[in-house]
Amino acid sequence: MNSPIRVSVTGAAGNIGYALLFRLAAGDCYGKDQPIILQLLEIPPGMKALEGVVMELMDSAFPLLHGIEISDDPNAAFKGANQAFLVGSRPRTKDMSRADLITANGPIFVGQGRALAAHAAADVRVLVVGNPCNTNALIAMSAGKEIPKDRWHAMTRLDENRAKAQIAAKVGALPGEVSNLGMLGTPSATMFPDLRHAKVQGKSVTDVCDRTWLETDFVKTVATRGKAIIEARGASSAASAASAAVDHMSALWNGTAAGDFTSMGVCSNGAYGIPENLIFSFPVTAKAGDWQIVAGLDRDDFANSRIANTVRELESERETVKDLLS
Ligand code: NAX
Repeated sequence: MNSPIRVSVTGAAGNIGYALLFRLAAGDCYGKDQPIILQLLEIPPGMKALEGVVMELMDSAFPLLHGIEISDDPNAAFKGANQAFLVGSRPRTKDMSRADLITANGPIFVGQGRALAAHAAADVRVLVVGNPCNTNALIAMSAGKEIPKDRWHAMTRLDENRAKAQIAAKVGALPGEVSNLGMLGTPSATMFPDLRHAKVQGKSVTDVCDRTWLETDFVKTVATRGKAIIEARGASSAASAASAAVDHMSALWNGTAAGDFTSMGVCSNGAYGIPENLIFSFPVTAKAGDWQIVAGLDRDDFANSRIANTVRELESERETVKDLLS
């Protein structure tokens, strides 16, 4: 058995937090030989509910859960953190535009970026889930400059998983048989699923799936899946979002499978012409906490024009929060 790692989760009493904590404690992310200590952050109104979640975590008697600490102070919740899931943020309400949401949530990520830089462990890896996750990750990265840029991530894996599930269902394969599917950009209507390199049961997705379906129903279903879940469940995606967060950090920790890649929102180094210092979802391979953008994937004009859309959206969000960037 390894020594425990410290895993911080913000928004721990929220919907995603409630699903995520039990997966982490069960060993689904870091493996069955890796104990963890959970360090949970909430805002003061969420602390009472968080105490209830802690009782349930205790009552699950997880052998790998070696400790639980709770706080409403980011400086305490990130102390010694090796892994951090930044889930907590204000959800978008009906009357809010995306710009309003960014303005409301941005300051949270300034404070949390600073607290991570001041208190986290030297090997910390950070995944931002709270939306708009790419721009929130950019804000946190900017505030937490002492942490290397390659440690900051935004979650786009839920969109990748949704796309894989649709393709698998369409051709009668298992989701695990869909590989090499990169979601490009940011999780919003502009996100672009790059199917030119995707495979199902080892064959090219674009050969196996009907092109009209891929360009119409598939794209629409993936793009509107969050809304469909809210309509059906009366609440936004939570367990699937938690599962995607586990998949992202597990891929980073355990590595991606040989020959495959996954989607991670990471800081652009200019690859594929994406402006530097945007947090952008690229196809990446990962190993032992480090990642690399997959090089040499060819793009056609259609892909380039879709990628330009998502870059424009991220640049506009960066402009909106420019006063929060240092
Ligand atoms: P909830 O509203 O259920 O939970 C959010 C929790 O965060 C609440 O308990 C709240 O008290 C807490 N919180 C708010 N401000 C905080 C702060 N400054 N520090 C610590 N905790 C704070 O939302 P939930 O459904 O859990 O969703 C959380 C976030 O994930 C939202 O921003 C949501 O938009 C985002 N999502 C991101 C996805 C992605 O693919 N990147 C998909 C799922 C989800 O929509």
